[in-house]
Amino acid sequence: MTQKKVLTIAGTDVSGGAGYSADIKTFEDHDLYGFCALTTIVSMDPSTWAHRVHHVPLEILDEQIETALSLKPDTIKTGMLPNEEVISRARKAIEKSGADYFVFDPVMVCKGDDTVLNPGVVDSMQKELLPITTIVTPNLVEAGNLAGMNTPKTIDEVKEAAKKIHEYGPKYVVVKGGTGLEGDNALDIFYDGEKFYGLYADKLEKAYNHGAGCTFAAAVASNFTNGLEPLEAVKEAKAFVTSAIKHGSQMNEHVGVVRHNAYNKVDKVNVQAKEL
Ligand code: PXL
Repeated sequence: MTQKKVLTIAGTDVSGGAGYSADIKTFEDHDLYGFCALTTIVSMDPSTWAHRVHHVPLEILDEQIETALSLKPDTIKTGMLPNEEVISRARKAIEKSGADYFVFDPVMVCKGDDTVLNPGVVDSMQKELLPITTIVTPNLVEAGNLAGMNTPKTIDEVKEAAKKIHEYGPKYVVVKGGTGLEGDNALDIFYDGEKFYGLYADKLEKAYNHGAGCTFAAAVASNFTNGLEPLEAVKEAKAFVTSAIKHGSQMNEHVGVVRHNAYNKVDKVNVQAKEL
């Protein structure tokens, strides 16, 4: 196979914006071959949009991982990992795989449903996954949880959280501040263990952004797999997801989803990277 291969260990989101479908669409758009070991099935109550999360039985997850590893992924990305058992299976799979990169998207909350999935998973994410991570991609809430702090609200607090997360062992940390930090820009912060860089895009007024977090992490995974340098990989991933948000569409009264292929099919937005 001439294309490189990326395995995502993630859940489905029936709306198609987030979860493994976001990953596969994003890998495809980066000319990579994507495949999935499914952890959870998520559906939404059409009247309240409350997320209903069903776990795939562990023996079925084990079977999928066995198959997936026989396909020899170059990179592994994780999405929704609902409990300690699934996290430890993901760890074993990553260690066994010989993959070049592990991109850890520590999914704890879904947009449109603020309940933290399972606070009990933070400890095993810190101890089992962060030490073997190439790059971890938390949003502000997830960064606070992984760092053992309150949700960071300022650039200095994000830097503090990134440093604390880095101490658990990942090579790189990128915190998705998005529109949640001060200033006129949608700002994400990248930390390579020595220096901090701000990734700046315009704040978008009409943000159809369901799936943005998964899409960003999948684009980071794609860019590492395609050999980009780490800072370039996160900068390009932010441009990819910002285009996807800009050209997203409203699906029903509850949800608007990103357009995963907008960067290559519609327009390439501009992102600036500056040392902070
Ligand atoms: O956006 C986080 C997320 C990840 N994975 C799955 C989801 C969601 C949010 O809905 O359903 C499967």
